[in-house]
Amino acid sequence: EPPTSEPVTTRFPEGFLWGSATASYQVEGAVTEDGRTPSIWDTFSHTPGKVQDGDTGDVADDHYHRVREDVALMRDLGLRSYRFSVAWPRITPHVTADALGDVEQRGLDFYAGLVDELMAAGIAPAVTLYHWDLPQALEDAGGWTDRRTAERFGEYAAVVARALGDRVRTFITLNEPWCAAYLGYAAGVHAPGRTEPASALAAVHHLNLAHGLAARAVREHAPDAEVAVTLNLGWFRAEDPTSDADVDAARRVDGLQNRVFLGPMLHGEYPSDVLEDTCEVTDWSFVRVGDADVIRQPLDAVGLNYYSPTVVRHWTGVGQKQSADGHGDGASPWVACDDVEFLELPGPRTEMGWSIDPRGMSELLLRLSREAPGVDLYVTENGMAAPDVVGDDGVVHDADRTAYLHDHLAAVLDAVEGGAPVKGYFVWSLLDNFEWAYGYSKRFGVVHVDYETQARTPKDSARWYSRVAAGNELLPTA
Ligand code: GBH
Repeated sequence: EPPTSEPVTTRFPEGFLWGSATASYQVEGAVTEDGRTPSIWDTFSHTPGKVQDGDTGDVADDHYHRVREDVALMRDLGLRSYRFSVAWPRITPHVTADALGDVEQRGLDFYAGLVDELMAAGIAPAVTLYHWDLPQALEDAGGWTDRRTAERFGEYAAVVARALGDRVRTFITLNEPWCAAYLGYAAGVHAPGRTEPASALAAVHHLNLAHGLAARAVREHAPDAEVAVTLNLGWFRAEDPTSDADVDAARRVDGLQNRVFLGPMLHGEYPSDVLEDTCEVTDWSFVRVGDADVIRQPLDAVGLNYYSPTVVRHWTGVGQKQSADGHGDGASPWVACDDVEFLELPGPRTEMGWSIDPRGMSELLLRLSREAPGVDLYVTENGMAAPDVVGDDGVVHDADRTAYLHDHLAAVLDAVEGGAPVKGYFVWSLLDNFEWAYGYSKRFGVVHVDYETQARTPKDSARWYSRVAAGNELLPTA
């Protein structure tokens, strides 16, 4: 069936939270200010050859100095929530593997000021505690391969929850642990740039543990806030659903990306097929008795980040392997998946080369609603990279992005129709920003940023999104 563009209803549930999202390293800049120490992304981006055009987050959107302006922008667009992340190296800049170290009040003050600014504008803060900017000192001691990183993360989470918990509606422990573990430790395309499959699986476990410890800390120190986690779940389909080998390939990648997190977080155990699939890479001896109970914490909400679909098939080992994940030649994020092939799909794509198919969004929301009954759902990220098409009026006319948002919001409505308790949607991103390994070459913002002047200009998509939010109703794109 074709992508859904005509849902049964165009109205969103009462109280639906319309938001936008960013992440600290992608927007803040000010990397040496107010006591902040380097994160793994400072190190990585300053290593030649790691980020396109040698771009770094040194200045980024200068959000650190432009918070008032940016909150005013959100208010003018009528957005009701802002999902941002806290940079760990601003809060405990001298953390070591064995001790959290002193709390940097200036770092906390920055985020407290942002929260106050948001509250005054009627915008609910949703705080991500980890969006990939690990303090470099922790990486030097092993990073996410070392369980002490998870222990320190739990302590850091308690500090932030105590400081902001009276005003923050939602705390999100981790953003996309899949990326942090596999892109950072197996594919090496994200910081810290390691290409060690066994380390990636150790990172998976310690990120799960970090989630559990942080969820517990937030519950204790911010009892009125929602506790959530954000996962980039994949919608995986077998090229030939009648082929056992293709179906098995889809099961394998579903295990590595989805169930290796959902299993322990929601059900208290790792899926046995994932442990078996990866047994040649690691014996999972980093998992200790009691970890499962720590990881499975009651959650108020799960956030889904969704961008694109994936189709796989069994690779026979003959001919050139296709790769839709861009990692065909170098190290792969897909640990123990040498015989899985990621297909280039026909049809529309974004500037990232990612295929567009909103059905994955509704499928994954419905899956979450079945797997986590009683847990609220958010779309914590969704959006597209598109080249600037600047009109004579100086405004970016991003009709492709508006269409993408429209079709994915229609998919949210489908999921709601099917019973998924989706409570809000955060467009990625509020602003054009530092797109990780792609630097500033890819623009995801609904608001254009001129990196010379730091001028912000809402694109057509922002205007459209603003009207949708105001009416709580999906509108035609024209
Ligand atoms: C998110 O990552 C991040 O949370 C955010 O910081 C980032 O800016 C944003 O998305 C845009 O990238 O490689 O063709 O198989 C998303 C990372 C994107 C990784 C989709 C896996 C699969 C498509 N994911 N990708 S493909």
